[in-house]
Amino acid sequence: MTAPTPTKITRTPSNHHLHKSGPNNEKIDSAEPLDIEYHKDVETSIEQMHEAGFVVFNRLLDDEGVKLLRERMERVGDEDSAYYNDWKYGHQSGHTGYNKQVGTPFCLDPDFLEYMDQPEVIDIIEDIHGKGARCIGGSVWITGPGRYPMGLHVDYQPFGLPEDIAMDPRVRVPIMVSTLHYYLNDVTPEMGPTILVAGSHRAGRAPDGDLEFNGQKPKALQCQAGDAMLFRSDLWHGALGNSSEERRYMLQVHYGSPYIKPSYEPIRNRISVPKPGESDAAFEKRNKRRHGRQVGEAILARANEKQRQLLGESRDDEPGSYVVKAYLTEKAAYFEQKEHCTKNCSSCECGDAQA
Ligand SMILES: O=C(O)CCC(=O)C(=O)O
Repeated sequence: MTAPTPTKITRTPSNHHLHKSGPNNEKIDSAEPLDIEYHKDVETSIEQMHEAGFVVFNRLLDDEGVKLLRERMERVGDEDSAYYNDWKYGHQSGHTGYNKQVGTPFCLDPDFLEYMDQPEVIDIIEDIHGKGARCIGGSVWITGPGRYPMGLHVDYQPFGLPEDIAMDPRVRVPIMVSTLHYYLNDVTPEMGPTILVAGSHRAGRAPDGDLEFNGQKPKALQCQAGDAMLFRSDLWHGALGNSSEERRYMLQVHYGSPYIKPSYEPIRNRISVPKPGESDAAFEKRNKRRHGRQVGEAILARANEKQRQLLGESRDDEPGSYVVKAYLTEKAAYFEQKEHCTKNCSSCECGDAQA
């Protein structure tokens, strides 16, 4: 029997999943435009997410919607001057320019709620991630002139597979994480379009300096303001540099299956208790950090049922929610006890209060 050909499988040292693989240093300066087949119906698009790895939506937002979202994106975060910095993905020292990326607006600002559950798009998301799909994060992202190209990478590779297995049509790796990009300019080649390699999720690994997969080179998504693209996290993608005079406006929404941890505290985790053995000071510090990323009251007041669900509100009949009841009961009991103890009444049965 001949030994199998070794296949490079990119994994984390724990041999488990891989977060954001790069981007690698292989700079891609230009790409042919992608032939866009716009979303027609939910069923076809679900199939396309499994086969090509992405779907493009024509004019998800109209002109007025584009203008409004751009204004909202300009409003969030700090003063404009705070965003002239070293390019995070530049791999070039001393290369500065405008790069505003502000994370998780969905749990912080109710004006962004409507971008999570767009009709039809949400049906595709709920199918590919399963019942109980979540919005796991996102960002407002404005990239100015001079943006350095972003090399090919994956956002999340759940596990590696040998290429011949990943390519086998009988194998369909579940889509655990996806991203929706809203484009708010007419994206020209000079403005730094997103690039992607169609079908590259079938590589079974992240790119490692590769400039193409299976004979397919990356293509550039040159689209209209208001268009959007949904793509799976294991699709090889990146962006060209911005050599134009304009800022490119893009909103990212990340989604995941119910067992994927969001980058903010979901609704069901709004009460926090110390970890076993955690000091008061450590608990306070940890809580301060997490509160900055917690679903606020203003959001709870305005979110519709679907949006609340996407932000982590659980239903008893929903997969992924089985831990929640016990968790909440435990937290509620902790706070009841704590309040009781601070009264320090003589009838208190807890050891602390009697001491
Ligand atoms: O800026 C883009 O178009 C691509 C962004 C991207 O690749 C990412 O956020 O992972």
